[in-house]
Amino acid sequence: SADRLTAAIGSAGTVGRFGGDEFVVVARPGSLAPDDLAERCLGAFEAPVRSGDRVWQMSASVGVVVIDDQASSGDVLRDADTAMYEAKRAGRNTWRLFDPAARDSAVVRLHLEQSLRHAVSDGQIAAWFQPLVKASDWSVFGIEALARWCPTPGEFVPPDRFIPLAAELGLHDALGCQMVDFGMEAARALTAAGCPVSMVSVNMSPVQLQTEALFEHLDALRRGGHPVDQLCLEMTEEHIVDDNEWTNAQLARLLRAGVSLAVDDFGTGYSSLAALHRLPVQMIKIDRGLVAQGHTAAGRAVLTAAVAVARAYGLTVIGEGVETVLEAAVLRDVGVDVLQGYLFARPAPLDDLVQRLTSVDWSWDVDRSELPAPIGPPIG
Ligand code: G
Ligand code: MN
Repeated sequence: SADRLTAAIGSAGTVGRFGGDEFVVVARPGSLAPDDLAERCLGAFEAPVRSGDRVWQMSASVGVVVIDDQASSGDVLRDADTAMYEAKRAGRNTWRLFDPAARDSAVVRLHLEQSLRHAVSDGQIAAWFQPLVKASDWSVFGIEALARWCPTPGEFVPPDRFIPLAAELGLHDALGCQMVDFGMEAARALTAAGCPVSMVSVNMSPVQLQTEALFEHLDALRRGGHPVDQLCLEMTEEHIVDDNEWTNAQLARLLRAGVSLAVDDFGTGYSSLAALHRLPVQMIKIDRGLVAQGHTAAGRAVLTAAVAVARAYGLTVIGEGVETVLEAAVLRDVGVDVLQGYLFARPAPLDDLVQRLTSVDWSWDVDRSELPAPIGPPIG
């Protein structure tokens, strides 16, 4: 590869090997424009490689940095690396020019990536738990485990920031299995404390369907006598509505492993009511956005329709992000089965959850007399 690069660059610069499959090309000032240089580098890998009777096609990703007089070699290599990863992300066989304006965010990101790798491998991502209650009487129904990451005391990285990053970095298998373990641990703790729950929800990334890690983990748990059947794996609707045969087959395997499945954040994507019947799930979780509209006639009609369709297919309906007594009442009235939200409890560490759910005089910090009488019968 070095020979090919050297031939492609000619007298315009010098080629050095930097790592296993990484090369550095230093161009002479004024010799080639950055785009010309990058295209020549990519072109060097176009011709297939023959080895015996086998033919290999190579591809490359190129990061280009334009250097000024003050640049230190360490900075330049780091910036080239950043641009190269941008190129990789954009798809193979392409190049990217390093953008100095993006340097700071790239450094922040690199730092975040490194600490996330460590956090997952060292088990520093914690699970917090939020209870789910029955809509009829607010008695405890289940819990949801939520990943929480505090890299240093007082520092909090929101899950919508690090979960996608974990998937991108290939950490989702490890993280997903850890969260399942946390969920099982919480179920055990609650049972031991005299407050058993019917369901333990854990969020799942669709990329976890692509490997065997989760399947093997669930099998091992079941063989170890853990109540895998209490587990509910939640997935956002965007990932399962496309009726992909392979996805459906993998979901069916999960069901055979004994867990139940839920559509998370229903109402944020396509919210296809028509698709509900063919999703291999037992539950839908109605997103906070729809819940918050429940006080309007239109919002209530949407909720009613969703419940009616879900009911027709035998699905349990959960309302998420319930923050007010009025929302809780509307959801109950339209026939939602289970509620979850700040009204009842914010996510909290396991000890706090156990304490809260088992304390003799527990209350949800709300006056239940505030709960309005049903606002007319459910529509339909
Ligand atoms: O994607 P999923 O629905 O699993 O996300 C749950 C997230 O919603 C958690 O991060 C949790 O902290 C947050 N959450 C839980 N209850 C409420 C609520 O009542 N209001 C709002 N705004 N967020 C909530
Ligand atoms: Mn969820």
